[in-house]
Amino acid sequence: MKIGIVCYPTFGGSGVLATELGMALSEKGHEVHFITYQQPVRLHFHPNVYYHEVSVPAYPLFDFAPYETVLTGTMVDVITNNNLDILHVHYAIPHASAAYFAMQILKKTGKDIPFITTLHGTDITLVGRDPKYMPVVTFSMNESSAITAVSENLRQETFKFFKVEKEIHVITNFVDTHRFQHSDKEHFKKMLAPNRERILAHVSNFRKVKRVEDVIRVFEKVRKVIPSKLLMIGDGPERPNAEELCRNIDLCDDIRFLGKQEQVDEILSITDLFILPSEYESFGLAALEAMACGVPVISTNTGGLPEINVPGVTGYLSDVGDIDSMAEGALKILENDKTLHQFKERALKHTKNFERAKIVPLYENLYIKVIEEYRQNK
Ligand code: GMT
Repeated sequence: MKIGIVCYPTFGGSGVLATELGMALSEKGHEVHFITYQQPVRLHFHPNVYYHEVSVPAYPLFDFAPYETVLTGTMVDVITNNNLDILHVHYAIPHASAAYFAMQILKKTGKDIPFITTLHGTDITLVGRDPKYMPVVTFSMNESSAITAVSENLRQETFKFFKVEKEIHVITNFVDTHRFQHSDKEHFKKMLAPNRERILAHVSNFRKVKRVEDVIRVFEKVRKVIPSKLLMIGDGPERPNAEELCRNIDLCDDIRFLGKQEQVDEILSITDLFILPSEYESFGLAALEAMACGVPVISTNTGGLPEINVPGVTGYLSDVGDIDSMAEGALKILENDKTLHQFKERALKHTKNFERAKIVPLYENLYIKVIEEYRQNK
């Protein structure tokens, strides 16, 4: 198949998943065309992969450059000139409405193709629910040839808040277990934790919804009982507040802010416990990637997190903001090597349910079905 993929090219989970999907499809022999405003962070060269930049020309009249218009124009161009079979947009805003508009244009030349919208999270739960976005998101979801959601929880949230008139297929996120696996990085561990302290880690884009200060508060409690270090990976608007909190509680020597990192798997390989205290998480791809490296997870029990983190097996779940409960769970996991080892093994085993090789065919089958139906009805 010739497949177009539209996504945010940044470190966010939706862009990561879309890029991993495109790479997996290309390795299976499909021709994959990425349409994004910059090269997606995880995109590597493959002969079957094409990258088309959405480049918005500057013009003095514009306070806000019309990105969606240029995105639509680029979709029309790429679909027409590469004879794509299907377009798959990740994150509804503004990708689904741009896709709808592109298809209306393409209908005039008979070159229109089906498009699939994958809902990732805040496009539904936070941003999409804003009345200024809602009518457009609802309309463009309903005009999609198929809708998918990355967890059962997100599917239910979508039906609860939007008038969706068609099925939403749950295709969970996946992890590339060849890349995300434990590797021997003992030399890093010795440098970061010279006295064999436990290593805790958090990965996110440091937005409010991630509650990064809770990570530090949990760590503060754990460190009082068990010598430990904390690695904060990623960057975003809440990082300055988090750094200030570390200074205020005098923990700068034990907490390292590493910023955005491409080789997260290497850092996860030296990690003993992953903390994800989000207000909401439709899925929690970062937690799954940690588990694939054999790292147990302390997370909140919101959204799709209970679908991946099994309490007492792969980690523990707590209510949002319940620092005491999260610290208690962390201590239970970290208290001795035997228990920690068991949690690590089980976390790793659980990720087999979310392996790339299991999930990617679900997208391929959906593409085939949707293309067939679209061509029949044309
Ligand atoms: O950061 C992003 O790219 C999107 C982000 C969001 O804001 O919606 O992440 C969502 O998509 C990821 C991939 O499907 C999920 O793993 C995250 O749980 C989800 N984030 C939230 O729901 C807050």
